[in-house]
Amino acid sequence: MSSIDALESWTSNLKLRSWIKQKIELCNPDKVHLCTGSKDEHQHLINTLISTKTIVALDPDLRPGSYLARSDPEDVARVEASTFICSESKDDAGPTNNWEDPRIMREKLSALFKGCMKGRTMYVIPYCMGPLDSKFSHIGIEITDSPYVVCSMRIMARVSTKVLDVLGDEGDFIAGTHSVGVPLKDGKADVSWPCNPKKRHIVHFPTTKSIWSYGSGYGGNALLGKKCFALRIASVMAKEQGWLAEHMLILGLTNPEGEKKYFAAAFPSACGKTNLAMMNATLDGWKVECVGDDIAWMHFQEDGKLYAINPENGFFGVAPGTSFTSNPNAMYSLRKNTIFTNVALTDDQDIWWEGMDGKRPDHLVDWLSQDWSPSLGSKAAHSNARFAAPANQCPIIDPNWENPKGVPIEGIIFGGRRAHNVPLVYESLDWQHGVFLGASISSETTAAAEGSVGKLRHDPFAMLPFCGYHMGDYFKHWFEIGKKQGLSLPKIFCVNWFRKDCKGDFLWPGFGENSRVLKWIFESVQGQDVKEKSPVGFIPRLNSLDVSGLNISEKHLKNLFEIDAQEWTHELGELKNFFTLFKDRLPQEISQELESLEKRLAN
Ligand code: OXD
Ligand code: MN
Repeated sequence: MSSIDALESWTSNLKLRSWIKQKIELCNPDKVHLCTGSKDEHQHLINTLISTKTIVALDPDLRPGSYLARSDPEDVARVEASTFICSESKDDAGPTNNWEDPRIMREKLSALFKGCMKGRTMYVIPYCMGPLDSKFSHIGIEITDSPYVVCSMRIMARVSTKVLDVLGDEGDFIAGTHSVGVPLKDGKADVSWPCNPKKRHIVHFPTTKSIWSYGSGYGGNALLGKKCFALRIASVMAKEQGWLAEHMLILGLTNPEGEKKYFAAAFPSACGKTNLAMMNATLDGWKVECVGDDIAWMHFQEDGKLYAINPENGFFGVAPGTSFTSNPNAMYSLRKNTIFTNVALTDDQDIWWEGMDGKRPDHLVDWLSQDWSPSLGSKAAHSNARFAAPANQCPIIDPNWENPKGVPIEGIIFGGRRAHNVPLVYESLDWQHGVFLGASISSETTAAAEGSVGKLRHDPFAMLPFCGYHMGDYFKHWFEIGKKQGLSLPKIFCVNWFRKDCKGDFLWPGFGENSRVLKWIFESVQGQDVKEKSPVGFIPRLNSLDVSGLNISEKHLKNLFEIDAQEWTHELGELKNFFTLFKDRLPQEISQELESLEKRLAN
């Protein structure tokens, strides 16, 4: 059967057929593989990846169906400096995104992608973000020359020919074109992790809702359903269509009486979002269940309530620091069918990383494929090493995680990694103030993105690297929601697990003990009398935060909620300065909130 015949029996969608033909012409692959998402296909691609030494199989008894990939040392994280939002006008991308004129960018991309798949196979992946039977889900097609991407996408998104059935003759899709950017000319030998770091481009066209990614095979740069589609492009769709596409986990919380509420929470990258999403509550009778750990698509429905779906199908978590102590449910989720990237390999063909439980092994093969022993003093796993594990393997996956309607969100939580100033938990005074709090998130940086670690950076709504349009307009979109009639707006909270004392020690134990904070939030949402006003928002009333059985001194507790007017005045100045970035597209509500905060601090 010719490849054209194959294409015609694979999809009846004319737009899709013609798009694939254009891409074949442009990229000039040696072969085309139209993916089905089947098990056999997966195994075939895994075998290919083993033969190219991109992955190694882990011991099937210890870690069934699981593999370790090692990337090129120059391709280890998201690359914000090479990420572009190519809206028609520069103004529409805003000051927090890189922009290029779409016409110029298209020319650049045409040159980059011309013949880029020579000597390689082009894979065409049909995938759905969200449950296939949900009216809130959206279909994407990714073209890639990386079989590692195909295998990872099969975990992270719903990849199957059923997607093509849903797409039908006329359906629309988000088109994503990805290449590692290393054509194999004249039989040139391949390397285990082809990439082209000097020419990396991760490009989004919000007008045509299309994505082009060149030169990186890593994570969100290459698995286009995640950050590129479900956040950058989806945020534009959400703005146009009146919904919310957010960098938020979704969790269900049940109290000892069996009452359940769902919450969505936004934290900048690597602030313990996955840990919170699948936490084991330490408080007796309280239970957390996980709907998603990274992205929420939320719509107000007929009853006026906000419902969220998790568009993803898996967890792409940061491995170092994940352990049975910090996150047992993540550890159980990755017991099988998991692709690890840039973690270390043990002598019995299992995986290891810094922060894992138990004794540190005396010998490992590190993420750079070198023999490693503790005396080297280097890290055996890269600090942004990842696991891609199917969400349904999480022992506390929520029974409603694939509910096509979504789950009703009653509270939204913002957080960051802040050593000083920011209280353990506080609640916004109202929706407008809550949106201001989301816009004011800042956090000390980690290794999830390139750049220096430990510096404070503003990350509004944890969307700084992921908002596909002008961030000032994004704030406005959130403010406008609060003005609509007939909506039951969720309450908005801020948390900070990371406050330190003057010696530099954490004031709060974190992890499962964060259930105490969730309990307080739950009770506030129930309307219980648990809060009192402070200049920055509502904080827990004396004794309303349950610290029973926790060895925490009164002094510690006081420090956790201390609001130092002088420090906050400094913080306010910092915020004012940050918001000037948005010039005339800063919504007036932000200025009002800055003024109100100033007044409250002065009183
Ligand atoms: C992620 C991130 O990988 O936010 O989820 O960086
Ligand atoms: Mn994330």
